[in-house]
Amino acid sequence: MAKTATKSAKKTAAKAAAKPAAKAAAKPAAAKPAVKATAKAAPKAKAKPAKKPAVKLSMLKPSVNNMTVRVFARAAGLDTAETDAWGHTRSPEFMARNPAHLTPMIEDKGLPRGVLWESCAIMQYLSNKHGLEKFYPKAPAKRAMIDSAMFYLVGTLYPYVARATYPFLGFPQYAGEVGHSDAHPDRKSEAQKAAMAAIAEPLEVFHSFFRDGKPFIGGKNPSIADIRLAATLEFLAVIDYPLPKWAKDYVAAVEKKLGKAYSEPAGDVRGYIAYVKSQAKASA
Ligand SMILES: N[C@@H](CCC(=O)N[C@@H](CS)C(=O)NCC(=O)O)C(=O)O
Repeated sequence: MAKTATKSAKKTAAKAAAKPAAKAAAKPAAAKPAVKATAKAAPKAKAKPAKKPAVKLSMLKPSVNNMTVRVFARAAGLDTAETDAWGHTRSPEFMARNPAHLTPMIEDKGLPRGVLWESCAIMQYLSNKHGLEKFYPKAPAKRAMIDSAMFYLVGTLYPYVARATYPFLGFPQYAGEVGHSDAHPDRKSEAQKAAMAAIAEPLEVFHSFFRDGKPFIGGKNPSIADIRLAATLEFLAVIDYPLPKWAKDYVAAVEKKLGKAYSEPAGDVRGYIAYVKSQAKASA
């Protein structure tokens, strides 16, 4: 059954990408009689939007790691059943399925262990599964650039972003970070500032190397690497990071292209940042 769904999903990927799955699914009972009425009508009726199985997603609304997959799932027209995992990621039930206690996490019967975490791996898997080449090209060289951009983001840019923003977001820092230790607040502040200063270099690499004059890393359309980058940059608002003009325009362009698929999950992150900032102002 999963295979059939995948095949027809491929055929209708372009259509489905333009529409939220819920809408697509709600539509055509009317297409049914046409299937039997004429032989000519048969192919059309076959092409009715396949109902892709809902993606079960455990997520945290204020997180850009989670925003990434939430945006992607919407933009790709995947039907997502989201569960808010706030406060539950370290529960015995969650840890039994996902010992890394990390979100985003999807559940899918086809996966050897039933679950998958890491935002980029989730987008790669769902793109492969549903043939979403628009977001994740198949050609090895093109795909390699998307992979390189995502690994560079998760391995290099994101740790700087986390170190610079988590203290202000009220998120716990990762073990081993000065911000996670008992160090003097001055040391923590120095680490935060050093991380903030370090962001500029990898950021520029995304612009000059990965985009290389194109609107997006993916070319004319945002790829999964673009979704990952734009979402990451959202966090920088909490420290009023002076984004270069290209980066502001870039995030706006990703949002414009993806529309509600982007702005809805971004709204959760932006709302959280606005809340955190208002709290900081009130206590200043
Ligand atoms: N590299 C991972 C990072 C995931 C991550 O750090 N998730 C955090 C939220 S931002 C989380 O779920 N933390 C909950 C916990 O550790 O209990 C990704 O891109 O998915």
